[in-house]
Order: sequence, then structure tokens, then C-alpha cells
Amino acid sequence: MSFVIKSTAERAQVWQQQFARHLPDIPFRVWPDIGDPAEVEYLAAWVPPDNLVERFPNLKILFSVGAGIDQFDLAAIPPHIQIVRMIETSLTEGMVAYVQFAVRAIQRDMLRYVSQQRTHVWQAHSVRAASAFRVGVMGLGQLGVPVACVLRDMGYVTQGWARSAREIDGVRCFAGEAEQAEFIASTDILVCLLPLTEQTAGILNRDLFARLPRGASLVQCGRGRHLVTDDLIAALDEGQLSAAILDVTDPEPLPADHPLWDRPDVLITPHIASATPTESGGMAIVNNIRRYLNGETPVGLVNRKMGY
Ligand code: NDP
Ligand code: OXD
Repeated sequence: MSFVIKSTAERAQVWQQQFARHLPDIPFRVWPDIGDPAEVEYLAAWVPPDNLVERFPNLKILFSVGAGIDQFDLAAIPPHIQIVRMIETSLTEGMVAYVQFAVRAIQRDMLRYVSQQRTHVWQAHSVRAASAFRVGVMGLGQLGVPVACVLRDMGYVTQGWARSAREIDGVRCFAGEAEQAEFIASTDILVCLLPLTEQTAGILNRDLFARLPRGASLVQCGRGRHLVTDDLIAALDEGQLSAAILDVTDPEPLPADHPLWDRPDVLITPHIASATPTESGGMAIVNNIRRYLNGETPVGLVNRKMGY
């Protein structure tokens, strides 16, 4: 039995020490120095190597080093291999902090002040209270629920949408296609925290933007391919949307000559809303292997049918 990491050198170094301490019976290998491939039962990667099954005939768990698994080709991974994504407290806290910042920046007109600064304009605009904004969180999962709870506590009228029904104190929850229209029609700031699946690719499109209240804003923290970029640009040009804060784009990195870069109504960050911390990310994997060895279900086991 062995564990292979295919990731950054820094992560490999720290995780190796953690494995030596907490799982000393499992040999730790750093890609591409994998030892005997038949020994490999656990693999942690962002993008796994090709021909996974042929390469590692006894692989039991494929760990994503991040929260998302859309970079995996699920169809090419046989069902007996468990796929486990990263669920970790600091990763969640990072996303909560980013969305707090983004929603507050929209509420307090910060994109407008940034462009005024560029042209040396000193001009105040009236402040609208948090309670005047209805924030809608798409995706009420590991990240979406804590994000919605914090926005609620900041005073925003907070609602959320997911595939299945949920109850969250002080957050109005909508479920499925049937309730999407009402959710969208009553959202002033839309936060996307969905996983990328066949169902959610392109969900942020012209039709959806047209159903938001005029002048609504977007905070996009999911995946670049949720958003139809040309539709966003058109909605901003037409005034249907007033601002967008994008942490993810399609493609990444965004090409230097892309029209989104220079728009005063768009703020772009390079996929930094949150990331797996090295130390606690390693311990999340150690604890999941321990769970697996005890016959328990790993935290973050992916539902392959749902694709997330
Ligand atoms: P989860 O799997 O815990 O939650 C996903 C949520 O989306 C669930 O509430 C789920 O509904 C809902 N959902 C999925 N498909 C649909 C659909 N077709 N219609 C309506 N709702 C749907 O994921 P996480 O919260 O952990 O992460 C969400 C995403 O955030 C990741 O997949 C990744 O893309 C992104 N991410 C981005 C980062 C960044 O730095 N920008 C960092 C980390 C993650 P239900 O509850 O009913 O299952
Ligand atoms: C993740 C990410 O999925 O960083 O963890 O986007």
C-alpha cells in the first residue's frame, strides 16, 4: 500500500512529514517517483496523470487537492475508485471572507470609487444600507451555507438556491429548476458557488441575467465555465447588470487582451477566493485515509451520479 502526491513541491514536503508522523505504515511517494505502481492505493492530485487505471491497477481513492472535482474526467475513472474532494475549515473561511468583501464592495460602490480614483474625481455617492440589498447565493453546499449565514448576519436580505430543499435560519431557500425563477427575480447581488457540472455549465447567461432585477450585480466564485462571458459583457453594456466581481474566468488565466480587464464595472481576481492550506489540507487527507481504513466514509466523498 502506498500514497502518491502529484502537486506542488511545498505541499509534498509538508505532507510527507505529516504522513511520516500520522500514517507511518503507508509509504509516501512524490510524483513522478511513484515506486511500484501496483502498490499505489491513494493518489492526491489537482490534475491526475492520464490512464489512471492502467497506471495504478490497485488505486482505491483519488483525492482532489481542492474543493472542486470538475478537472477530473469522471467517465474515465471506474466506479470502484472513490473520489474525495477537499473539505477543510480554512478553505471555507477563505471563501466566506472573499464573498463578504465582494458583496460589501458592491453595496458601498467600491468599483465606482476605484474608477473615480483613476481619473482623480472626488465625489461622494449616497450610501445604501445592507438591508436594502437582496443577496442570492447559488449553491448551498459546504461553502454556500456558511457564506449565506455570514451575509445574513451582516444585514443583507439573504436567500439561497440549491438542487434540493434546505432550511437555514433567516435565509430563504429555493430548490431546483421549479423555484429558480422566483429566486432570480428577487436577487440584487447574485453569488455563484455552484460546482461545475453538465447541468450548471453556462448557467450564468443572457436569459438568467434578463430575469434579475435591473441593475443587479454578480459575484462569481464558482468556475469560469458557469459564465457565458459575452452575455455578461452585453448585460453590463445594456445596464441590465451594474457590476461583476469575478474570481474565476474562462479561460484562466484571462488573456491580456481580453475585454473584461479594462471595464470599470468589473473587478477581476486570479482565482484566489480561497485555496487549500498546506498544513490543514494534508491533515484532512490523513484523517480521511484513517476513516477509510476504519471502514468509515471519507469526508467529501463525491456523488458520482450528481457529478459533485
Ligand atoms: P458542494 O458540493 O458542497 O455544494 C454544491 C451546492 O451546489 C449544493 O448546494 C448543490 O445542491 C448545489 N447544486 C449543484 N448542482 C446544482 C444544480 N444543478 N442546481 C442547483 N443547485 C445545484 O460544493 P462546495 O460548496 O464545497 O463548492 C462549490 C464550488 O465552489 C466548487 O465546486 C468550486 O467550483 C468552487 N470553489 C471555488 C474556489 C475559488 O477559489 N474560486 C475555491 C473552492 C471552491 P444540493 O445541496 O441540493 O446538493
Ligand atoms: C478549489 C479551488 O476547488 O481552488 O479548491 O477552486
